[in-house]
Amino acid sequence: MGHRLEDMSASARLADPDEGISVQELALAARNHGLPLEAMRYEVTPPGLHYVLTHYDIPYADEASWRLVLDGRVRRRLSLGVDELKAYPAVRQRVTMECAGNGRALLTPRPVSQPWLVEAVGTAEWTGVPLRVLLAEAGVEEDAVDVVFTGADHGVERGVEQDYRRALPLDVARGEEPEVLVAYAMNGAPLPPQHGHPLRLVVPGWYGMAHVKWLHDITVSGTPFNGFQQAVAYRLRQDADDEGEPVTRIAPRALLIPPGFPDFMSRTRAVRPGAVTLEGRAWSGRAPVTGVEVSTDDGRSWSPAELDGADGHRWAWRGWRCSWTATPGHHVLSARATDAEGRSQPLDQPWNRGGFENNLVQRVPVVCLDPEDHG
Ligand SMILES: Nc1nc2c(c(=O)[nH]1)N[C@H]1C(S)=C(S)[C@@H](COP(=O)(O)O)O[C@H]1N2
Ligand SMILES: [Mo]
Repeated sequence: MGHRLEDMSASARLADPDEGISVQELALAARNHGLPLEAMRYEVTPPGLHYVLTHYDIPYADEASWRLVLDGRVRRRLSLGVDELKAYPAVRQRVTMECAGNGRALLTPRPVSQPWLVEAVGTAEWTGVPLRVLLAEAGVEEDAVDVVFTGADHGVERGVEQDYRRALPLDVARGEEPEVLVAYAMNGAPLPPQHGHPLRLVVPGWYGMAHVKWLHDITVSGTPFNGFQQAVAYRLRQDADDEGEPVTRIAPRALLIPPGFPDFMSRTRAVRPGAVTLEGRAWSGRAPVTGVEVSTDDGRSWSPAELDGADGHRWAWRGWRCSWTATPGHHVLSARATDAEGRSQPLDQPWNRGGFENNLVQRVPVVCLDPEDHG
C-alpha cells in the first residue's frame, strides 16, 4: 500500500509495526482514559467512568469569574457569566459521546495518536442553554457561515501555539435537532474539570472533537473556519497530501458488554457451558439504530438481537441482548449495528491516516471452560 513512516505531526504519523507503542503514545494513554466496557450496563455512565480525552493540559477554571463571549458577525456582542447562563430555560439531554479516534489502535498500519481500542465512549445527561437561543439573542448577520468555538486550553501544533478551536456550520449551530447545548452540568452536577468545567459545547450525534470543553468564546464567522483542528486534524485522508473529508457525525457501532469473566493468561473472556446472555449497547449519530445482529462464529453467520426502544433519547445508545448456548472450546463473538439509513459496520478496517471513524465490527474471543478439565 506504500504507507511509510514519516516525520510529520502526530496526527498524521504512522507507527512502525516492529516498534510497538511509543513513549508519546504511552503519555497520551496515561492521561486519557476509556470506559471500562462492563460499565455499559449503566444507561447513563456513572461518574468517573465516562471516557476522557484532552489534547493539552486541563486548564484551571474559576466558575465565579468565567465569561462566555459571543461575538463576530452578530448585531449584539454577548458576555455572560455562568450564573447568567443558568438563568435561561435549561435543556437536559442524554447523549452518547464517542471519540473519532475510537478503534484507532486496531488499525494496520497504526496512526500514532491516542491508542484507543474501542472504549472511547460514554453516555451522560447534559444540562445547558440551547446555542440557538444565544445566537438569536446576539442576532446573526446575513453573511455568517461558520460558528467557531474556543476552549481555554492550548498547545503547540506544527510549531505554532494555538488554542483548542473547532467550528460548526451555521445551520448545525442553529439547529433544533440535534439541539446544540452550551452545557454547565453533567448528570445534574457541575462539569468536572476534565469534562470542561465550567462550560462546554455538546453537539449530539457528532464525534467528540466537536464538543469543545472549557468554552469561553463563540465567534460567528463570515468565512469558513480553517484552523488546525478543523482543516489539518480530523479529516479522512488516505495520503498526506489528500485534502480529505471532515470528520462529523458518529458512524453506527455496537459493542458487547464483556461476557463472563476475564482469563488473564490468554487475554480472552471465559464463560461456563450453557445459556449465556449476550448484551451490549449500540448507537449512531447519523440515523437511529434500527437493528443489531450478533455472531458467535467469528462473523460467518448472524442473527438478530432484541433491541431496546429509544425511550425518547434519540442521541443516546440503546441496549440489546440475545441468548447464546456456550459449548466448550474457543469462540469469537461479534455484534454489528445498522441504522435507519442502511449504514452498518464493516468487517474490514476502514483505514485512514488519522485512524478516525473506525467502526470495524468488534471481535471478542471467548473460551468456554470444560467442567471436565481440571488443569
Ligand atoms: N477544549 C477542548 N475541548 C475538547 C478537547 C480538547 O482537547 N480541548 N478534546 C475533544 C475530543 S477529541 C473529545 S473526544 C472530547 C472528549 O470529551 P470528554 O473528555 O468529556 O469525554 O472532548 C473534545 N473537546
Ligand atoms: Mo476525540
